[in-house]
Amino acid sequence: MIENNDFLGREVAAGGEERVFVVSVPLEFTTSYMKGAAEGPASILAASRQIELYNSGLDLDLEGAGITTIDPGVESREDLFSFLAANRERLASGFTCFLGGEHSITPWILEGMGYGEIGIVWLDAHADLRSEYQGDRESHACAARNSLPFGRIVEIGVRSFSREEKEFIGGEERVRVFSRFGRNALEAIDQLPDRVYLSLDFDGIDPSVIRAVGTPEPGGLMWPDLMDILDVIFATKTVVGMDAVELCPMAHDEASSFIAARAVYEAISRHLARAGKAGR
Ligand SMILES: [Mn+2]
Repeated sequence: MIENNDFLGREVAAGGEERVFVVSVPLEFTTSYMKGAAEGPASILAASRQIELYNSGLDLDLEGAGITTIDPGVESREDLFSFLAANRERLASGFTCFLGGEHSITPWILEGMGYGEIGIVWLDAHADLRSEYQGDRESHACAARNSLPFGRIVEIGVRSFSREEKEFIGGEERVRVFSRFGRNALEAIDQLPDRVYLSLDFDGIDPSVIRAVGTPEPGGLMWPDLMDILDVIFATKTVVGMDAVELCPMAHDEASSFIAARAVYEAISRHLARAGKAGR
């Protein structure tokens, strides 16, 4: 097997045609419980090479689909801004998935990419709406709060938040928070602008599906819920980009990395299916 650092392996490149970018952003400063989110991108990339390139659920072949994997070597927020400033047009020419790293990177990506008017679909166990956490306004626990300047947010899978966050949610029309994916969440997504950004915190998914996260919470989204959410947003909205964050790879838990990679693959597949550009 060829060892490389490419999402899904080299067979998904398409000789210069760049339709999808997978960008590693292994930044970790503030993760509160178990550390290791910085290892997320490498683990997802490695696991992704075990995924079947034919997406049987969508009848879609990703061989030659034009997926480019980039490791820009960012070691700080400033590095990320520099990278985005220099590569924004290239990344915006396709569909870009940023692999975290901790959730703090989301508002930085939104600022650096400058997507314009968007709504944000935020899958997470936690509301991430604190104004500060442990004295840090850039904490992962503040990531959604810091993303609000860039667009209204619909959060799904949320089952843990502080009293301060509950009060904030009650007085803030720009954010809607749901523990489960049902009719109300569906309506809230429908009310977002056409262009949406997806932020996937792997702890939004139930720990019985993905266990290797820094702060696991019971009662999360199941795999079919995630597929339904992806189906809805890619079918009814224009998804401008996404991130997938907070995987903390653990020894003896290959499954979490594989399933995280599969989640990213399913999102990218839906983009390609909608764009009608996969396969040959
Ligand atoms: Mn989060």
